[in-house]
Amino acid sequence: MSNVSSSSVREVNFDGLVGPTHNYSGLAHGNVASMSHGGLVSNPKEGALQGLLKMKSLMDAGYAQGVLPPQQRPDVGALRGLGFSGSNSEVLARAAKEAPQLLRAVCSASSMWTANAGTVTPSVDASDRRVHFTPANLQSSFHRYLEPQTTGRVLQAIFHDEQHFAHHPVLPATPAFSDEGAANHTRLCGEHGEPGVHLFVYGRQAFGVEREPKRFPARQTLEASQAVARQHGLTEAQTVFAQQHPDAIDAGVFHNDVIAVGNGPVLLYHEMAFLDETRTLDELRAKMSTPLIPVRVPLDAVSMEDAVASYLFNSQLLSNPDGTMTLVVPSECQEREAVWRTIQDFILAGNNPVGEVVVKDVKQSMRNGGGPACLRLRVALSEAEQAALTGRVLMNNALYDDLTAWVNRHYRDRLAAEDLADPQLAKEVLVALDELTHVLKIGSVYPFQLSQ
Ligand code: SUG
Repeated sequence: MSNVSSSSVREVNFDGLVGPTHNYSGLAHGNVASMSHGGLVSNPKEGALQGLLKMKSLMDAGYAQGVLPPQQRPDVGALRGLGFSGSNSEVLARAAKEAPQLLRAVCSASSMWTANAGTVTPSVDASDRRVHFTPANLQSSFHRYLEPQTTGRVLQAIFHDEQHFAHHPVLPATPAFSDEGAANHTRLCGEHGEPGVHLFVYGRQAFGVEREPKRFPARQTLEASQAVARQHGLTEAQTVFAQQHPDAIDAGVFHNDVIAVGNGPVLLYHEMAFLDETRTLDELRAKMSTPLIPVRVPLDAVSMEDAVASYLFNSQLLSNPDGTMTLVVPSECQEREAVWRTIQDFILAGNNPVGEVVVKDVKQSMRNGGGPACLRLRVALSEAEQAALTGRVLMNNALYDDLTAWVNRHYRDRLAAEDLADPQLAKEVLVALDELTHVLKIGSVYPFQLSQ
């Protein structure tokens, strides 16, 4: 059992590396950016370099930064499971001809959005004092349903030491337990090493009768959130379950992290985030051992359209040693006057710890609906837990240089729909990923490495 002193705990943001097949396929129903950019030509190299620069600049600013690898795509094994046969090239060619939508799905680099990789409970909140992980089943879309197995292997490879880390099975991949991971989970606390209260936000109840969205699907169920909380041993006193506002989902808010972000005692949220805002806040206040600091953005300051287009709430809210916080926003926030004004006049000028805004360009990811907060999985770790990590996954200058060189060596700068069936692309990816597991020193995690 680890011996955690609250001051030695830091939040490490593990960003997903943008994979070599990053493309725009319009795969995510209810995700306005994905729906409107489907068919665009992507630039995987630029996407990966934008992601790496975000990691590097946050590391340079003193934040603890980690990295998670992309997945093996195209997932030819998934196509074989759907009845395509022959050599890899034949499988890809047949899928391109007979089911292009399936080919696009198995090529998605969606694992970059590690906020959906799983749900994490820090050791300070767990009765066995270990960090707990559950990979998300992502069953609500086929392209994302392909992620959890490799995600589980990657998490188990990195957080390998059983003395410090506990891994739980993916929830049953069926609509009743639809789980999208940390994107719908916010831990509120004092300092990161102090006990926290876990806010689980769900879009629908599988076995209940609450109001549901009409236009777009609700991806997270109450039953899934409750199961994850149970797996991690969280008690009623440590958890709050709140329904996301169905009208927000219908406006394109497919995860709670598109409309709210919390850090420490601060909850920055839009008026339309929760169906029952008063009850949600009251319950948090009743359970938290430190005063909640709500920062509520009203609808008349930021419209739903502005919130969804700018991804203001998909910002990272990061703690600084002096007690202030920094808001890391996507550059799209600068392009919407009402949003930029709200950041300056309302959030920064308000009576709360948020004292600085930092702008990041992650446009390649944003066009698929992935902002700065989607790209990272937060894992609060003590010094001992950090020391127990396996592999070379904590960002430093040498790792940044190695990963940048790796991207420049292997990535294409242009990927259109017709390129996805190119057998050469599939070969390039395997060479690149094999090399990456050596750069990161995480061992064999990919299907092609395990079947050898
Ligand atoms: O699941 N987009 C992802 C974006 C996930 C963002 N994550 C968080 N909000 N935490 C999704 O909708 C689009 C892929 C495409 O259309 O090619 C996509 O999967």
